[in-house]
Amino acid sequence: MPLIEGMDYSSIVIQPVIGDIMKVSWRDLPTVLTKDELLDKAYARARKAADRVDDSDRVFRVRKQLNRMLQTASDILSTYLMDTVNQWPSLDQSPQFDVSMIDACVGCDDYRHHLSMLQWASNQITKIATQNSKKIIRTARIELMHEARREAYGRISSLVGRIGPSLEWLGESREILKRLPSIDQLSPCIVVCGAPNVGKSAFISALSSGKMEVNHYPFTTKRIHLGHFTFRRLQYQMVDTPGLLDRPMEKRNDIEMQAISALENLGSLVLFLIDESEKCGTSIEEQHNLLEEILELLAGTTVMIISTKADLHEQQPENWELVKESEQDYLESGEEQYTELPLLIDKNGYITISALENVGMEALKMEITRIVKDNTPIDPMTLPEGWHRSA
Ligand SMILES: Nc1nc2c(ncn2[C@@H]2O[C@H](COP(=O)(O)OP(=O)(O)OP(=O)(O)O)[C@@H](O)[C@H]2O)c(=O)[nH]1
Ligand SMILES: [Mg+2]
Repeated sequence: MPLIEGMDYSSIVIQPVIGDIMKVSWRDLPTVLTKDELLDKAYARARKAADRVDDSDRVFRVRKQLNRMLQTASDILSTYLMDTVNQWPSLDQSPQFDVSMIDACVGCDDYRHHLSMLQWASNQITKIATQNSKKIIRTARIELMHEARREAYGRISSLVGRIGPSLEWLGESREILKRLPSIDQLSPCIVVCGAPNVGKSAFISALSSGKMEVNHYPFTTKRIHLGHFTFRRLQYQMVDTPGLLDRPMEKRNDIEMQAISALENLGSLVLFLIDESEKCGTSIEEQHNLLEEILELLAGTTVMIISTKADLHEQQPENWELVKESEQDYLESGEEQYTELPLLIDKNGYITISALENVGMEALKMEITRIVKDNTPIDPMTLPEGWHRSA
């Protein structure tokens, strides 16, 4: 297998994929209301609900109205708070990648704390409403009914005031988290890394069948690309790592290290792209140093080295024409006909590709799927959904 020479593959660790892990779509999390917005919404609805109540007996009418008011306000508030808690991915059930990303971007402890504040407030609000509702029911004096309603509103408002900072924190965190790539834990994921400008994004774009998703890691201004391709009905994802796995270790901060460890938990395979033409602006030597560091960093994952921009190489790869023709035939006759394509190999023995001229790409795609398949657990119980293994 054309992987890295001298690497000990017996130590490769493949993360089992658990069947019921859900895909978290950060982008679908609804906006989080501020404390004032939330109270305004609840009290306005409560007022309307109270207006709809009618009874010819004044005492009955006021009692019903105030009770309806209190119940409506409490329902709206506690439902909203619990819905928020439930909509936000639970850390215990989230895939490791998401947990590491949450930790890197906003902090898991804060995440837990603020969500539990909402849960607590929701319970308290229900309690206050029940207590004061009883007071309203038990008295026949209208002024005491009003007092019980006012007291409940006062306590509820101050509770919501107390969770104001949590609501704000969640609102801000949502803005941060929604910029993260939404990675489907059930499909294999190929992590693409290498020095800046080596052609990571061009590679993903050329291999992707659909539109690429463009996102950011919150700590870098660089755009990350998430692409997909389908091979024999199975979907593969590719994610690039700008600003993350592209410079020497000592320049990385804690947040970046955590994001890297998240990548480690994510990748079925890591592709390290090298630009031998050095057009990227990083010397071959420096690119090799980076590779050494990445091998150390991602010691448990299979790393495959790919030389990019084959069209710029001084010496055209010997089998350029053969690969080009084979790939054309393959694309015309349909993938089912082929089980193998020749990989484009450069003068230094690296697998190479040209994203620009689209040569070597189909062959590499096939090779990637083969390696990912080899790395997948054999136990059918641990196979991700969509994976089938013939007996
Ligand atoms: N000739 C040629 N140029 C390429 C090829 N692939 C990428 N490039 C060029 O190389 C430059 C960098 O490509 P990108 O895909 O943006 O590189 P990157 O690694 O994503 O860069 P960063 O995200 O900034 O780290 C662009 O000008 C591309 O057009 C290729 O196969 N052949
Ligand atoms: Mg890029």
